[in-house]
Amino acid sequence: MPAQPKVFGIVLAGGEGKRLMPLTADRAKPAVPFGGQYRLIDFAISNLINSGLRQIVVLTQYKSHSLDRHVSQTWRMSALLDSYVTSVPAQQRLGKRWFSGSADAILQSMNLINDEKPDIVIVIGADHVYRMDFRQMLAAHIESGARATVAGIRQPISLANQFGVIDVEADDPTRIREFLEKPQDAVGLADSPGEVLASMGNYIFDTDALIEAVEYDGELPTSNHDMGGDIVPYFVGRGEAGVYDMNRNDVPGSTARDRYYWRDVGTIESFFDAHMDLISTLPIFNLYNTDWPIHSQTVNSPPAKFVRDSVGRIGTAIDSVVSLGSVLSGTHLERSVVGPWTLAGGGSTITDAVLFDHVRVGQGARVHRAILDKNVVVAEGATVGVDRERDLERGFTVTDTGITVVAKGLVVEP
Ligand code: ADQ
Repeated sequence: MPAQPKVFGIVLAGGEGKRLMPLTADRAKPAVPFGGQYRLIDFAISNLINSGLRQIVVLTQYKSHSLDRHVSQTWRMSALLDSYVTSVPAQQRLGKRWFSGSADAILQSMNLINDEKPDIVIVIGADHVYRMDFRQMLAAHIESGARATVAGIRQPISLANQFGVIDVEADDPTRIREFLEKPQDAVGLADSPGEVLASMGNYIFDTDALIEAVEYDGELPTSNHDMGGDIVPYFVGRGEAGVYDMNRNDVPGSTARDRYYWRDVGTIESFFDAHMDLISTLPIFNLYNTDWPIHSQTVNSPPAKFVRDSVGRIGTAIDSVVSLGSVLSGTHLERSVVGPWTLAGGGSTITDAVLFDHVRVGQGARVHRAILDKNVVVAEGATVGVDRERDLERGFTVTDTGITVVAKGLVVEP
């Protein structure tokens, strides 16, 4: 390995995100807005860029239009400096079929790796909220001599069936002894029985090892061609898989509270909760870390504005995030995240809510414990998120914990 290895980044962004419906009804999960002015994929790409990568491809497939547009508008870089973040749709290079799994997405994109000839390939998912310095993981990968390294983080054992679960060698905690993808009966860690070491879905490979594994896997008729389910076990079986514990990652500017923050926002509940993590006085996840910025599209819009309404009613805004272009007139806003270009009228109340962009909340309307997708209109005097049965009757999604989700463009009638 050269002293300064050439590193290529692949972001897997082809997942459907079924559990986030209706927010993924017509956009890919990595393109779902998050935190007012971000899209989910901005966290993954910011981490790679802040770690010094300059050649990054985003593999897309499902409902990729808004994702492609976001990547090309936000992450355009300089051809002159040979820096790029490019989204690459499924190209059917190996026959008339879409990607059958994340490993197949890489196999079908092998031309991108062959063109760049990197020493190392970093492969990461696109749907998590976190900060991570991949330079530190890369140093550990090279030092360990593993051909594949999986990033791991401790998670409650109750969530083990959603993750790849890592068991390390007794005499070497940087080597993987066993890897079980989404096990039903995981065993807790020896020093913490209530937790498992979960795969973060982020991997570092020596390039020849990755090529060898996905090509071998591509020939197996019974494989699901999945990075977690098939490729990681391939390396574990050969004794070539290392683990990088996220506990070792020290991202510049992190606070004690958010140093190990990592959220898979794959369900409406976790998506909602991760928003609430942004808004406390000392946020559980700090968006204001200028040493490790999370970049996003610059919204070309005026500042957010808070005014009385036309008859002089005064509003309040507390424990909330409000994005550019929004105007709140005489609105009471509390514990909420508001996206760009939202308008809320006098006497309206918005509490415990997540509003995407271009939402309109009419005078006297009430929004509580709800997620309102882009272009939703809450009519004057209407209520949403307060009466579960009424929300279900109107065709909105309501989760078991009572979060109402109103799909893009719908009108909430009084
Ligand atoms: P999952 O998230 O369930 O588990 P998957 O659905 O394959 O695995 O998604 C991983 C990433 O790949 C996502 O970013 C998704 O968008 C993308 N992806 C999925 N199918 C794709 C395809 N056909 N083409 C391109 N991209 C695709 C994974 C690992 C677990 C790990 C969790 C962590 O398998 O071991 O614990 O991530 O959340």
